[in-house]
Amino acid sequence: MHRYWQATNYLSGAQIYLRANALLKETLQADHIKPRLLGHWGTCPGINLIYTHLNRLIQDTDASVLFIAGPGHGAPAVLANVYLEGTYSEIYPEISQDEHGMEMLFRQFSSPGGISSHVSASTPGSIHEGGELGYCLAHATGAVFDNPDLIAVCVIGDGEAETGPLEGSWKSIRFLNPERDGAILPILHLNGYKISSATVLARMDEESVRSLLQGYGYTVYFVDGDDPMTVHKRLAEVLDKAYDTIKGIQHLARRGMGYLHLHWPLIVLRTPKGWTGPAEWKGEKIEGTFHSHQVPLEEVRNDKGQLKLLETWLRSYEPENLFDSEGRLFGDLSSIIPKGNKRMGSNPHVNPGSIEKELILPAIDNYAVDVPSPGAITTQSTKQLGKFLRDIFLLNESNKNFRLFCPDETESNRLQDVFEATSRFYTGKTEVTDEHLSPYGRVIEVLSEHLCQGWMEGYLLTGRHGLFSCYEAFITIIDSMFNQYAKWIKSSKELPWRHPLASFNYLLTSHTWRQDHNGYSHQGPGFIDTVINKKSNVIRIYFPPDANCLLCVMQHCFGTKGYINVVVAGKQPELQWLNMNQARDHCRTGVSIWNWASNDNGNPDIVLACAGDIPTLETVAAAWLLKKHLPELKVRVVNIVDLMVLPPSSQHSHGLSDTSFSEIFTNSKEVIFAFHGYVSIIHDLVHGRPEPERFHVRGYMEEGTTTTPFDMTVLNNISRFQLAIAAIFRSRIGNASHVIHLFEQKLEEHHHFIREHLDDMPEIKNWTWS
Ligand SMILES: Cc1ncc(C[n+]2csc(CCOP(=O)(O)OP(=O)(O)O)c2C)c(N)n1
Ligand SMILES: [Mg+2]
Repeated sequence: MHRYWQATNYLSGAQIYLRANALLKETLQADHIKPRLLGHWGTCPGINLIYTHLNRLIQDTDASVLFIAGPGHGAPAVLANVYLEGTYSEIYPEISQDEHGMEMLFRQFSSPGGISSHVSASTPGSIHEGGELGYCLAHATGAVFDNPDLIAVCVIGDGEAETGPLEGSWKSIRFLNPERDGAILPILHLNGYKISSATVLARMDEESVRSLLQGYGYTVYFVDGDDPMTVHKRLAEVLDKAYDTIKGIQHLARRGMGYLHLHWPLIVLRTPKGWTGPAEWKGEKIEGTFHSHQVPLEEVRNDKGQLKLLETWLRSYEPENLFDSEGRLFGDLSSIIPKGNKRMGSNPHVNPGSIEKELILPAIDNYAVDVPSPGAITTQSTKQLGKFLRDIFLLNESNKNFRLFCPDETESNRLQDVFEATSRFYTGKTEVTDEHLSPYGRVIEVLSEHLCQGWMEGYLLTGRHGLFSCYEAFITIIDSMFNQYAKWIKSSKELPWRHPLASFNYLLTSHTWRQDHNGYSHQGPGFIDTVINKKSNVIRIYFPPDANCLLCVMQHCFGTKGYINVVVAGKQPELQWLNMNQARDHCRTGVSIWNWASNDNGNPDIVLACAGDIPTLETVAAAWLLKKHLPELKVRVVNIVDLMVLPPSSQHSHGLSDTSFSEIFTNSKEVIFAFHGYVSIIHDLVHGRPEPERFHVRGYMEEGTTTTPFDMTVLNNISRFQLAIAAIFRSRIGNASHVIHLFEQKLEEHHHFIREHLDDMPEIKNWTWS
């Protein structure tokens, strides 16, 4: 095992430096060195050590192990291991297991046309890039949900352990049921440093670290040292203990003997950063210090002394005793490697195409709201969705492949009907006053958007399905995680061997426009701005205006693969516009003219467009006001469900053809566009359409507070009166000043009324379409 570790260390160091002379058959020359030295050495020996020991554990126990490297900058180590175990060459035959392939492995690392410096989608066996630190334990946990035989071993850097999401992730074990879930085995790697500063945990004494982690519910095993043989022996013992503890917990639980207050194993590995690398250069210590973090000797091409030291370092692993003259690992070393799918690079839970079970969806007609005429009856859209979700849980119960992740808002978001089919997952102590808590629940409520996001990513990346339901304003907490996930999906799509995953579905509700109990802090549609910048073959954004449309959209999203679908919908009682058949047609095209709300006879003076449930309400009401007070103005109402119909089709596959766009928005008529989010999004999207300057967008202008629902629209200039005034103004229709005056008076009346009565005017509150 020590020699195998040496082989992985050799391959890691060589990936950073060499472009030729892979086996060091010749004396090392400057020419053999890459012109740009990029990568991170310091974390590699630790990752290699753990991977080597896990190979042994797998061989001894036949365990199914998923390997997650939190310090994803240690890619040379992960690559060295998947190369040695053969999975790399199976996927990339040109990187063969011989001298030539080894040279290619080194050349491609951090090189143009090659692969990136971090673990990435291109790395076999990986579901985790680790470029942005903090999410490894969350991914590990999501992966083992409903995978009872899987152990996700998660290496956590001591720097990474300082991040908010990782600090929050320790509680992940509280969300595992050993009866039905697999296990996580965190290995906290205290190599003492992050980039150039000391780490908090590495400088704490052992007892403090133990107490901290014990408090979270772990049994802590320490492995400490810089003498390889001592560390090997201790790590092997500790891994056996950890494995036995996990199996013991699962054994008890699976025989119905309980699992409350368990202590899951956790390993703290304290070894030097850059271990086995160059000890020092010109009196400055490298091994065991932060100087080993990236490239320990940067001047090897120009400095003969450094070149010599590099050669001494690489030769210290004795490559001639690891690989034969053709670059093949010696047979006795190969025996360390587990067989077939037991190799961590081939774990079938990664890239799960063949083991993935499709989500079974009920027919949405079962939940359709009866809408005899538009805008007459009121329903809570998300309440209907809750019934649909309830039945998804029921239909997929035996497949155990669907979960709802939510920061404790399932009830608040009106999805509580799901509790007829399942519960909130909870294994702790319960009180008689608790509701819907169970160790078998599939609704995962943790008040951490980071964990909801990270767990669901891990769940989907291992071939399952889910929904993340969140308050709209607080989803921006995970903007950055969304970014990383979208990058992963984009990169995966470029790899023919990666099977498509179920789409990541967001339901954003309790949105900006209807914050009854809450105010400005809860008003923020900015997540859409983050999402819209991602690759068009990854993202989709929907604004269903009513319950039937929400059902259509969600059914569609659950059936798609490889996307990130963002659905924004209200939870408050709101007018319903379309029956199920109309909703289907509307959602299929993503946009349509609502003829019943229009009076343009095919030739409008003005187009009123809207996206989002509240903008839709105000737009339809504006059309109603105009029809009543200014019937000679020909108004067309257009509703947009699928935001991505707006850009030209060259920019997004959902983009309307030029002809369809003109049929709906005309080529030249002014468009008053009421939008759920920030206005610049719409301006960006219609760029490239005929006369884009005719689109006058109203949206959230960062005016928010705890006020009446209608006042929110007034504050942001998007109310029916303001839209109607804008329509009159932009259509340049004459003889309408009395109507403008009337609408201005209404706004004035509203202003005084809500201050006196603390509620909206009855004519607003009780308004229906007629
Ligand atoms: C969220 C985030 N912040 C900052 C960085 C920049 N960064 C890259 S590596 C690193 C240090 C990581 O230290 P540690 O987790 O201890 O890993 P080690 O290399 O020591 O194993 C930092 C700060 C990052 N990648 N991600
Ligand atoms: Mg560190």
